[in-house]
Amino acid sequence: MRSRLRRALARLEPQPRLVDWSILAFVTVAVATGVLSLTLGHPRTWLVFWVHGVAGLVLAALLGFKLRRVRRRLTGRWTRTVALSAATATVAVAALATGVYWVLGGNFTVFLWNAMNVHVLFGLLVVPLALAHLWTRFRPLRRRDVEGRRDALRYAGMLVGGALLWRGQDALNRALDTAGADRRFTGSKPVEGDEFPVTSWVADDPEPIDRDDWTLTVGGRVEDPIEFDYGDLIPTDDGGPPAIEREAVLDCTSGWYTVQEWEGVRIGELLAAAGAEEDARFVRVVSVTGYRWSLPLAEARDALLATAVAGEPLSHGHGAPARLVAPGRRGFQWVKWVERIEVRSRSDPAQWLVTLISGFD
Ligand SMILES: Nc1nc2c(c(=O)[nH]1)N[C@H]1C(S)=C(S)[C@@H](COP(=O)(O)O)O[C@H]1N2
Ligand SMILES: [Mo]
Repeated sequence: MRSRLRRALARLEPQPRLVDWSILAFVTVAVATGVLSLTLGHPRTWLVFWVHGVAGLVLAALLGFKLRRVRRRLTGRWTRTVALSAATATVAVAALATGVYWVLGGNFTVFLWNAMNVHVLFGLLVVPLALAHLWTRFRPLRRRDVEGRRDALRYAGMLVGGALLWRGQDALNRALDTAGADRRFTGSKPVEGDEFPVTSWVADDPEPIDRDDWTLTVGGRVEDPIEFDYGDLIPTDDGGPPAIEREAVLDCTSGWYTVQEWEGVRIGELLAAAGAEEDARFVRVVSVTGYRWSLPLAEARDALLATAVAGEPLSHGHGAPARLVAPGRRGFQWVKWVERIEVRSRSDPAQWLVTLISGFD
């Protein structure tokens, strides 16, 4: 029985060098989709997350083949190359294990990180290690490493198997009602209760802002730059902007989400008052801390500058007096403690860096 299984497995296994090169290909796909996925929050981008999951599962199979083949080297002489290979394997296995564990509803905290953060960390760490490993053990792929039709079937089998497992995982989570059952397509899990975490995943930590001293500037490529007071944003009986209530999902890249009822003004309302110029393309939302994010004009018009959530004025932690609510975007793009809205003709690539280092002096 065992030997029959072994023979079946052996038939599935491609030639060693093809295994190695396809590991490189699947690592590339997994890392690329993983990094990209951190920036995506709209349901129409589900495919990226799906490819990430399936790539991870196929990678697990390929790594299984490879580790079985090379395991004896670990008991041989430990050269530097062997140590590097072992480190690469360990980190890759850790990235896969934390990913699977998260998907099945597991979580843990080490220091400031949860399982999702650790998964991302290991995933990123794989890149330099795999490159170094490739450097020390480079073996070109030869004609005879590839068995045409047979390999096509093997890889098709692995991909189909991976896709089925990924589908099955969904069913399993729901059947067992694990903490993985209510994951969004992004992998984020719901936070329990009305309270949701205050998250500044950078060193952004301003002093509380006095609503009476606070002003909001709308400027840049506009005809009339305007300053608003807090009171100007709050609807009253005798006018003020139309009050907007909008249910939106705040989905943080550290793996949680919450559905809340947000209140505030449509940014389009503020822009209309200032009058966007002909070449206006983007709207940059800037925090008192310098943290910022830009949205294309049409999307920005429809986004919310929120002053309240769940029927209460924003707390300091959640970005009082006002914060951006950008439905379909990830949490890190929902700028808190907004003090400036700038209409621009160009996008803002530097925002990527700024969100990471904002708050560090
Ligand atoms: N100015 C500023 N805005 C910010 C952040 C920050 O660090 N600084 N963190 C972002 C991140 S990573 C998330 S997930 C959300 C979290 O919002 P919350 O603290 O209200 O839950 O705010 C975003 N807005
Ligand atoms: Mo976040």
